Amino acid sequence: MVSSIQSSLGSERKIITELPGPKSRALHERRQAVVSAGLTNGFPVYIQRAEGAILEDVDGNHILDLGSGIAVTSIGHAVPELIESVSNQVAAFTHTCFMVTPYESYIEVCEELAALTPGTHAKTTALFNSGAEAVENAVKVARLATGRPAVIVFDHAYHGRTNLTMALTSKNMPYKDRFGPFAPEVYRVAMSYPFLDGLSGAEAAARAIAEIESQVGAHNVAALLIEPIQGEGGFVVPAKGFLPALSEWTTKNGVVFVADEIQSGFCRTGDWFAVNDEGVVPDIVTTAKGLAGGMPLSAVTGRAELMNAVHEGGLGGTYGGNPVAVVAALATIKFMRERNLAQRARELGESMLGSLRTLQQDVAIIGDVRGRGAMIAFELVQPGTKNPNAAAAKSIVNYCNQQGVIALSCGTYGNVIRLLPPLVITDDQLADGMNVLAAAVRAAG
Ligand code: PLZ
Repeated sequence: MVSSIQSSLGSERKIITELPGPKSRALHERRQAVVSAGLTNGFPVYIQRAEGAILEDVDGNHILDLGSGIAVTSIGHAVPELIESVSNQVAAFTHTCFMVTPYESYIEVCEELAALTPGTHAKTTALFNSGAEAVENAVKVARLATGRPAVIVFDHAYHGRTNLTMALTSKNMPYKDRFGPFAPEVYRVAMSYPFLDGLSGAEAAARAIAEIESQVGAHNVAALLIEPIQGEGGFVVPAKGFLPALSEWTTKNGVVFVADEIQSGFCRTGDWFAVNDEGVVPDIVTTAKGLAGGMPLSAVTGRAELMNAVHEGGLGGTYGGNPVAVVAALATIKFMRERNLAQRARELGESMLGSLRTLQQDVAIIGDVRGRGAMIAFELVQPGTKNPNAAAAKSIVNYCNQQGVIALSCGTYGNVIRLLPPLVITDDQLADGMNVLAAAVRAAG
């Protein structure tokens, strides 16, 4: 149990203006002239400070965070240990470029990743800045190590917005539309989506494998890339047995199994990684987001023989494994271990699943409640069907925002509400957020 947050912001949601308030509205007006219109406009309250699960906006409102900046600030905002590490590092040195003159903290993060990711085999890591960059590099390594071109991805997958990762991502709008042409040798197969397909894990895996073997050919496949629980695509949790069956097939066929744990990793699902749930040992794991408590850092961690197959100079980038970001990761991992945030994620999950399942019995628009640990979602449907109800999702997000609660939607059809609270959220804060959410759902349906 995480004790309540000692902070000058207090631990309660507090709304003192309409939302967004006048200062936020003025900033939003100013933004129009200089910020690209291509960026998503989520909830335009402009933030000036944050602690734990509370964000303070420029009008003095205290907003409850159930999104963690899309699964990033899992340890909460303004963690003293992280502030201290980062501040000391900024004073010591902010950058040398690891490829030019290295430093110890980079090695320490790679040691942590080797120890924490599944499997006892020798592993090496390369550090980057964003999730998309990690995924791109995992594909580079898999192609080089296997000498094969093809990459297998899944329906509803999200892997990023760069050219290769747009190709790997499933959903067209808003991620891909008119941004092509896309990278070749990417093949998409059916995901296990128990709510919609009703298949067992074994059946769904057999379907995916048949597609790969007939349409691509196993011997052409460098990597099979999968989010063990899908993020942007709708928090789709594959049926039990799906991931183990795919993992077994990749091993048999010399294909690199890449688990994209960028959203699901680092205690989010109640364990260090989502694949741990079924004992799956990936050949390569990509991580980012929760890894560094809000500093930009990503990693590709894999079997040493794959990662080290790359010629010297084949991997890199100016900022990858930046000194400030790596000490943030070390502080984050230490905090997660000391506070046992994996256990806390499981408690939060039980509580959220409980309230949502109770709510589901009362309303006709919740078709499915799913997730693991503190990665929980519900899928909104037209009553009596499994047809997507994106309008309800939109209305729920808006209602929550009006009440000062950050809730995020996701899903290929935009009809899933996902909950990604900071793992340090208190029981009272979570109860408050769930009450607002329940009222929002009732108002929508
Ligand atoms: N892989 C599984 O969830 C990022 C995207 C938000 P970057 N998800 C949030 C948006 O609309 O851009 C993500 C992910 C998984 C890769 C990525 C990409 O990580 O750090 O955003 O590049």
